[in-house]
Amino acid sequence: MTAATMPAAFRTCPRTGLKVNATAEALIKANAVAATVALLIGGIAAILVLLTRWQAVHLLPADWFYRILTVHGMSMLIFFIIFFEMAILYFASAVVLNSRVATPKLAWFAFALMVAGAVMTEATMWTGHADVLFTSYVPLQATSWFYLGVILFAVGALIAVCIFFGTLVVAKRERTYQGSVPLVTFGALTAAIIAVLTLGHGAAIYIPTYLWSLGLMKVDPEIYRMVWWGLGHASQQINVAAMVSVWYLLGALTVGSIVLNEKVSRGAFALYILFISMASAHHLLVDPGLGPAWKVWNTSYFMYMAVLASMVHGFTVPAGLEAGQRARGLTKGMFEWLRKAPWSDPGFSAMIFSIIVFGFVGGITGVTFGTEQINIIAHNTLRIPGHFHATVVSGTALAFMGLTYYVIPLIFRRRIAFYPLARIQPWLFAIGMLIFSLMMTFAGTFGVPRRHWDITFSGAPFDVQFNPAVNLVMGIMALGGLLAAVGGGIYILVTVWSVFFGEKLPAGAYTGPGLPPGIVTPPKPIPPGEHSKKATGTLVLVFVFLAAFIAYYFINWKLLSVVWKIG
Ligand code: HEM
Ligand SMILES: [Cu+2]
Repeated sequence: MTAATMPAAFRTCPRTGLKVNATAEALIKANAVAATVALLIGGIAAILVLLTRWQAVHLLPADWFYRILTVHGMSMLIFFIIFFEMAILYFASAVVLNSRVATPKLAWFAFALMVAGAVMTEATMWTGHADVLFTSYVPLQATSWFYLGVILFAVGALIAVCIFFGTLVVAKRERTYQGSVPLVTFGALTAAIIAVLTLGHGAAIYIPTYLWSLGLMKVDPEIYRMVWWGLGHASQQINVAAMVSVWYLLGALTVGSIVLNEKVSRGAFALYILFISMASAHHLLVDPGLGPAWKVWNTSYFMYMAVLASMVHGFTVPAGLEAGQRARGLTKGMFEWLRKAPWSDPGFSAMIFSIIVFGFVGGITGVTFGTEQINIIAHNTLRIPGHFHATVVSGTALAFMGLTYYVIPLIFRRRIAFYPLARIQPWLFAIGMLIFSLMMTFAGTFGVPRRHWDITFSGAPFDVQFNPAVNLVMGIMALGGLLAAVGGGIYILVTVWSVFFGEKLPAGAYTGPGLPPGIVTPPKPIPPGEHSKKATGTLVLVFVFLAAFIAYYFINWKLLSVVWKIG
């Protein structure tokens, strides 16, 4: 018997009935731990950057501000998010499909590469050899070890993505599941396909840039920006696809939500794959090297097909929650299903806040700023980090946090430590992030630049005056950010403590304290004969959303017309 055909070790999960492969479980744990370490580093950096941008404190000197801002962006958006996504890929393939991992040894090799790459990159940043910010725009140059670290990390991630595909094939061939793959796996498959495209762009830009840092070739700054955003933007779509998959999963685990229409949900995932790469152009809207025809074409028409996909999920996920709740008897009025939802289940609250802030703040600002004409008044202002702290932080990171409260008991098989703190954690993080991103967006509307060490421009040969309200807005922004940081800190405390010192769950039993209600009292099966798929409450929320969208879009055209002095 060769290693490949040797029977793999499995256990059966008493809560979900899934057959959990031991290697998959270990890989999920390793990636989750690495993600949490990255989150801790990125979180410390976040506080330092925040306290510098808050002009009243202005903590760091200029060089350290840009250094720590680089650390923050890389640790959060690359290392934390991608390690976590690797864990999700192993879960959505091997665990959800009751399968073994296609190539366990290679999977560990991929993980080791990712760790090596991350450590190398962190070392160059902390020692001041890579003060190039997250985007590392050429001609800003870092030490070649920085680019090499990123490349190693990306190669490791690419291998893990290929193993995900391999595991899907193994599961199909060994018939470990019936019918078509569940929606969670389908969403993860979408994320994985986009990841291949994204990492292709990554190779196309980081390898030349690595050679450039060694003095072996030239890299044109405009070409760099165009190809880099093929990576930078598309990777956000991985995050969105992963986040939406987590929404579907948490919806099912917490309240037993219904998938209203499989075809529609799967179709929406497919739209992401087809139309996402052109949206990268919205990062180049003020670049002088590209013509208006190219910009208008690439940021309209089909770009909105990807937006459409998010709006479809933004409807089907809450509508599925509503239908599930109604089918179990919560039918009174428009919103009983929402009022009587398990708001103290951290998996539920994280999911619902993720949906709301991602959609209302992240989605609306994103489409507005991505409009060719409006972009000129938003570009490089604090509105941009305001936008993406609503999407990738309040959306993706928060959804991942919610998922963790189910991963700890189901995969790590431990009780959640400090459970009362865990229950309020998503609330603190979501409310803090909401204030933080709204205030950032607001400050940006007054023209406050992003990535800027000192907005008083002290010692500059010219004088820049902002509206006096800016000080207040930045102060509230900082308090919101600190509140979110408290939420983030609690998340790290709870997860690290539970995983390393937490009480082990006895085999087979999921009762007692320190467990979310979705695990102790799983959603009741839907009574037979119940076919109603009513979602009137969600429909009302959709119209509120559309009204907010129209209002914000309109206001921004108004603001633009004031700038142009034609209004
Ligand atoms: C409590 C949590 C967080 C706080 C308080 C925070 C705060 C900040 C601040 C103050 C900035 C600087 C904005 C500027 O000066 O332009 C920033 C930038 C950034 N943040 Fe966060 N952040 C948090 C969490 C996250 C997370 C979880 C992610 C990613 C998943 C993230 C990704 C980024 C990125 C990519 C940048 C831009 C870096 C650059 O411009 O090079 N942040 N954040
Ligand atoms: Cu983008």
